[in-house]
Amino acid sequence: MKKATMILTFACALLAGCKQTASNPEIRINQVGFAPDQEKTATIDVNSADAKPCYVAITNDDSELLWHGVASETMLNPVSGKPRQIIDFSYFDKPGTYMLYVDNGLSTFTCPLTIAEHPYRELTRKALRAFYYQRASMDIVEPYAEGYERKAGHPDDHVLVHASAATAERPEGTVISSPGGWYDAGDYNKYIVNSGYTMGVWLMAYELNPEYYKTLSLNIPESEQPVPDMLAEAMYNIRWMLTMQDTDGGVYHKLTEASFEGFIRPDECQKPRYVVLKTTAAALDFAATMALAARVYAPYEATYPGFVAQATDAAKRAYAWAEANPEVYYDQPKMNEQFNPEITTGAYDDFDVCDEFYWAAIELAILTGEKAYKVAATDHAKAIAEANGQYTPSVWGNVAELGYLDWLMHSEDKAKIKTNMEAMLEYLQPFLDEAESISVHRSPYGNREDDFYWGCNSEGCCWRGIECLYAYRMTGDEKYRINAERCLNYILGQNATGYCYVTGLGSKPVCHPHHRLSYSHPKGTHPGFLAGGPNPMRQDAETDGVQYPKDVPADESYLDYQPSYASNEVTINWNVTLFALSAGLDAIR
Ligand code: G3I
Ligand code: 9MR
Repeated sequence: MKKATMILTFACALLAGCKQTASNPEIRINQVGFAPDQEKTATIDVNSADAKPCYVAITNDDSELLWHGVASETMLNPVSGKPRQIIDFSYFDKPGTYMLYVDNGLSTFTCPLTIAEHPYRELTRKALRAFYYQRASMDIVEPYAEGYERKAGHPDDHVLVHASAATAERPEGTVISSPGGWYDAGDYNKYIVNSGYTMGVWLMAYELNPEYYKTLSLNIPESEQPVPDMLAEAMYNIRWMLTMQDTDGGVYHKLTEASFEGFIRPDECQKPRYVVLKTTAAALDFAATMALAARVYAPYEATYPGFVAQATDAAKRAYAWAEANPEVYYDQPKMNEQFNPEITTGAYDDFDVCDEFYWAAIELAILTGEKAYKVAATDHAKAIAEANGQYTPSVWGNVAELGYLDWLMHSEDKAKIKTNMEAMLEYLQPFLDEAESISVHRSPYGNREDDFYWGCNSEGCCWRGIECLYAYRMTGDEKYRINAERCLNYILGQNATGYCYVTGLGSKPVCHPHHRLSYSHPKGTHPGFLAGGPNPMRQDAETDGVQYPKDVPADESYLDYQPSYASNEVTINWNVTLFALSAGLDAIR
């Protein structure tokens, strides 16, 4: 069909009130919105590898034709081999709500399109408020609950010391109080390793844009305090973490029921809860968190009297315990051979703690300026470089990059920063090059089979966007901002499944997350949670009716199905990267 005829067809379709169109999952687009000056692209599946470029149009609510163009040549998704085209409508920059039309020569497809001055403000607020919903040990009440009221669960004021954690001072069965904190994820347990990583990303995100967060109201019970709401929310978890330190400075690996709870309300849960095994990783993630918190909360001593001294002392004692116990790993099967009751909840096991030693030493060095921590950080950095030989992105089990980025942002030796930052920029470059090749979804994420695994939406995508934000802050090079936006575009809909992977947002949101709080609440799915994402390993296959379609490619191996914990759970360490990325982009504008 000639171009003129196609546009005429468009015009007819528009005039005829879009009779030929259908809302269509084949247009993969950021379903939340774009800033006016942002690169704006969408991906469309086409029906053959030699399909001619589709015609594209944008109309307002009155079907007035405001823009039209042509998609890219057809390319093949390197993961699935499926033919697709990229639509680039970056030059259309007028704030408003529109319809995007695509005509592939056989029929016309449509999807909603939003352009706004601050498109990620509400996403950031929802992603942060998700942590309020995760609070253990307190009623969630109006006006803060915003429709998701519930009674408190897990007071955790009668927690038993598990045999694995017994000491002379606290023998097995000792009762301790360890209230508060956030539930880790879809489950009701609380894990120090994952909590520590989450606090690291959280407090570093604050330090990257403190003025932005000071303006962000979250409508939480602490909103009237003279402290930024995002810091007040984090303090609820930090206070719980402090209760997990034993009298000898060691830190319990987790607070957990022996086996996962059913999908019931928190206030219905009755299983006994335990603190288990003190581990080196827990002590070091705790030490890093408390040292970082002592620095960040110092201006708010009036609201938290004594906290800085308490956190500093706790960090130093935990680090000293780790130095004295450098190889105590969380090996759940081995622990269960030795101790009762058997514990079968999440492990967050980590058998290499060099990166945790590095992160904790860096944070204590920045906080105290003490030479011993600087020397320790240097020694562990060398050990990491020798072991890995390449830049490794930060995840809950590998926190070296958190230390590296924090050191970059706080190093007095500015001349050294460029040299040391180059390692990160070098690491990022291949992802940026791939994105420029407009392959797949024009994103630095999702171009290879091994980009997809448990939690990849956070670890592979949001975190890469955060790395780009640091690179942008350090270099001012727009390519890093553009690629951070592309990572968020992927999360919000420009991906192989067409889902907006955040609950309560977009035209095709995640609706059935693996999340006990959502499943057991009369109002159902809570908003603002990031789902783990496609995971071809399918560790949950065959459990509770989890049936993945046969032969779907890695980037589509996702189920919006409550029992699918390996692709559709939600967690604090994933949500912190979601808001850090969306806030980091919102703060730029
Ligand atoms: O990082 C590698 C990647 O390089 C590789 O390509 C890929 C495929 O082999 O594997 C990736 O490792 C995966 C890792 O998650 C990524 O963090 C492992 O296969 C996968 O087994 C591991 O799963 C962890 C899962 O527990 C099972 O241990 C998740 O990280 C972790 O987030 C999840 O944590 C659970 C808690 O235990 C309990 N609470 C819920 C929480 C979320 O599901
Ligand atoms: O709900 C649990 C989720 O938080 C964990 O990430 C996941 C893997 O450890 O396990 C889930 O619990 C399931 C258990 O592993 C197997 N029986 C069904 C449980 C609920 O899905």
